[in-house]
Amino acid sequence: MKILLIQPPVEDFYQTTLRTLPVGLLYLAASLRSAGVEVELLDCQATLHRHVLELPPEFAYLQPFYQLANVSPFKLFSHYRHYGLAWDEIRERIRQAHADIIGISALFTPFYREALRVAALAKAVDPACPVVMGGAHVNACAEQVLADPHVDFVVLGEGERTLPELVSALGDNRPTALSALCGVGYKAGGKLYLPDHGDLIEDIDALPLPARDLIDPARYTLGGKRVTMLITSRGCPYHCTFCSIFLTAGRQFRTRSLSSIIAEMKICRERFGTQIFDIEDDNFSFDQKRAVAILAVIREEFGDQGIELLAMNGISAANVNEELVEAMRHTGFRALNLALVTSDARRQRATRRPGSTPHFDRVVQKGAEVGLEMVNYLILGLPDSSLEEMLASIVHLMERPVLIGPSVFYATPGTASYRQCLERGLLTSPELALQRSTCFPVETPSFTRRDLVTLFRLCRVLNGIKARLDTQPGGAGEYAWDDLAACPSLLTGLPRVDMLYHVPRKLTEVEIGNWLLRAFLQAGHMLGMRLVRRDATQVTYRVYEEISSAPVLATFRDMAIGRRVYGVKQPRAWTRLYGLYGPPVLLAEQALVSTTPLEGESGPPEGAPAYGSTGIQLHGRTGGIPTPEPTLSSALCRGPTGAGRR
Ligand code: B12
Ligand code: SF4
Repeated sequence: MKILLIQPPVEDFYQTTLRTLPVGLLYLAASLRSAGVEVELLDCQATLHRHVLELPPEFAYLQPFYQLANVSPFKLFSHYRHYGLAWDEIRERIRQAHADIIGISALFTPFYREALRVAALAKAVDPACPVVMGGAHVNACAEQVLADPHVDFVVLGEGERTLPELVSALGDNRPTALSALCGVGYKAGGKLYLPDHGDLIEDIDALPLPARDLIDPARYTLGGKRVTMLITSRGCPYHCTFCSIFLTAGRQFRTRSLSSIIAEMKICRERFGTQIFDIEDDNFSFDQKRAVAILAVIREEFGDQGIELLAMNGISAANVNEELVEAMRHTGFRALNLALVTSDARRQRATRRPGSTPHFDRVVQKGAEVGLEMVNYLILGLPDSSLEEMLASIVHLMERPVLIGPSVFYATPGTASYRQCLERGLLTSPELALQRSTCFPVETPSFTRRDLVTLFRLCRVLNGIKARLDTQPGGAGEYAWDDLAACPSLLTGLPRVDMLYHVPRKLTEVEIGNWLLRAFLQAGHMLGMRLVRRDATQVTYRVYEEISSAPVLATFRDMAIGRRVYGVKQPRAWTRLYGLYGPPVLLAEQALVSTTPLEGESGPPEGAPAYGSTGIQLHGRTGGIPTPEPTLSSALCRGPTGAGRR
C-alpha cells in the first residue's frame, strides 16, 4: 500500500515560511512506515512559489485597509496570494504519485477551501482512490468536512495510531472494521458516521520520531542556520476560551522522556545539520521543573556545540519563574516569545487565561536582566474587550522592553469564544474562510474593524520606534526621540497628504519610516506612502492618509503623553512619546494642504523648487508649492540636548 500525504497550499495576505514544516505529517509518515506502508510526502508549501490572486468577493471589504504599492514599513498587508505549488502542478504530482490512498492535512479552518480543493483534485485524478482528512480543522468542523463529496474519511484527534489502522483496513478491504477504529468518520449508505472523540496517545514517547528524511532541511533556515520544530510534550490543561488546541491534543499534559528528546536532537544535528530547534509544544513551560530539566540535559549534551533554541509558538509567563528564564538564556535561547494576550485582569479572567500582569512584568524584568530579546503576543478584538483596555495592553508593552506581537481575534469553531460570538451575533459573516487574523472578522458594539486596524497599525508604529531605539549607541538613561527620527539626513519637514514627492533615488525603508513616524508623533496622523513611478532620474512617491480611527488615536495620545517607549535589544534605551513636542496637533489644523484632488500624477510643475536642501520636490495639486513651515523644521533639528525634553 502506498499513501500520499499532502500539506495543502494556503491563500492569504502573508505566509510564515519558517514555520510551515509539516511536523504532524512527518509523525504520521513515521508511524505508517513502521506499519509497513509506503509513504510519499507532497508538501505544497515547500516552495517559494507564490502568485498574486484576485481578491475573492467576500474579502473585498478589506481592500481599503491593504493599499497596494504601499511602501511604508508600517503597512499591514498588500496582495492576496496563493502560497505554494500551483493547482495544476498539485494535480500532476498527485497523478505521478500513483498512491492507493491520499491523506490531507487540514490544519486551518480559514483555509478549509484549499484543503477541499486538494481533495477534489485527488478525486479528479482517481475517483476510486480514498481520500482521508485530518488536522485541527477536521477536529473543529468534522461534519462539514466529511459532508464534502471529495472526502471519504476523517480522522479525529491524533492520527499516528488511527491512520495506519485505517490504511490496513482499506488495504485488506475490510470496510466493516471502520466502525471499530478510534476516531474515524466515514460514509455509508448515504449517511455520515462520526466518532464521539478522536484518539489521544497517552505514551507519546512510544511514537516513532518524525520522518524528516521526507523534507529538504535546507528549506527551513533562520539567519542561514537550519531550523526544525521539536515537540517535547502535547496537550495543555488550561481552558483559554479562544483556543482550539484541546480539540486535537486534549487537555492532558503528556510528556516525552529526556532521553527521547535528546536522541531526536542528535539525529537532527548529525543527519540534517540542524542548529536551531523551535520548541512548538502547546504549553512547554506548564511543568517548570521538567522544562528546566530538559534545558539542563541539552546543556550537558550539546554544551559548546552552538545549539540555539526558540519557542515561537509562545510561552505563557504564568508558568515561568526566574530559574526557568535563566536556564533558557544559558541554553541557547536568545529570544523569549511570551503570550500575555491582554494586560487587563478582567479580560484575563473572562478568557480563563492563566497568569497575571504583575507576574508577566517580573518575567520580563528577569528576561531583560539576562539579555533575552522579547516579543509578546497580544490578541486584539477579544469579544467584550473595550478600546481603552486594548490600548492599555499596548501601552503596557510599549513601556516594557518587548516587541509587540499583535494578533487579531478570530473565532475557531468548537471554542467557547466561537459560541459566544454566534450567540451574540458578532461574526460579520458565517463564512469560515474569514476566521483568520487578516480578515478582522469580529466587530462588537465596543469596537469597529477600523478601530482594530488602527490598533494593529499602532503596534507596528511602536515597534518601529522600539527598533530605532535599539539601533542607537548603548548606555543608560534616556534616548531622545529627536536624536533618532527628527533629523534624518534626507527628508525635512512633515510628509503631507496627497503630495507627490520626487526623489533622486529610491528611499530606504528606514528613511520612509522615520519620515512617517515624524508625522505620527507631531501631527498625530497615520500616513502611508505609495511608490507612484520610477524612471532613470527620479522616483515619485505619494503620501496618503491610512484609514484610521480618530477615537483610537485620540485615546492613545491621552494615554501616552509623558509615557515611555522602551527598546528591546537595548532594554534600557527609552524615549518619551510626545515628551519633546507635547500633545500632537492634528495635521488638518496646520492648514498646509489643499484638499483639491490631484490632476493626474505626471510630475512636478515646471520650475518647482526643491523642498529643503535634499533634492526632494513637492508637487501640490494646485500647482502651488506649499512653503515648508520654518518652525517645524527648526524644532526638528534641535540637538540631543534640545529643550523640551522631560
Ligand atoms: C505551527 C503552527 C502554525 C504555522 C504553520 C504550520 C504549518 N504546518 O503550516 C504558522 C505559524 C505559519 C501558523 C499560522 C497560522 N495558524 Co497555526 N498553528 C501551528 C501550531 C502551533 C502547531 C501545528 C503542529 O505542527 N502541531 C503538531 C502536530 C504533531 O500536530 P498536527 O499537525 O495537528 O497533526 C496531528 C493531528 O492533527 C493529526 N493530523 C494532522 N494532519 C492529518 C492528516 C491526516 C490524513 C490524518 C489522518 C491526521 C492528521 O495527526 C497528527 C499527528 O498526531 C498549531 C497548534 C497545535 N498545537 O496544533 C496552530 C494552529 C494549527 N494554527 C491555527 C491557526 C488558526 C493559524 C492561523 C490561520 C491564524 C491566523 N493568523 O489567522 C495562521 C495562518 C496564517 C498564514 N497566513 O499562514 C489554529 C487552527 C485552528 C483552526 N481550526 O483553524 C491552531 C490549532 C492554533 C490554535 N490555537 O487554535 N500556524
Ligand atoms: S495556555 Fe495556550 S495552549 Fe493552553 S489553552 Fe491557553 S492558549 Fe491554549
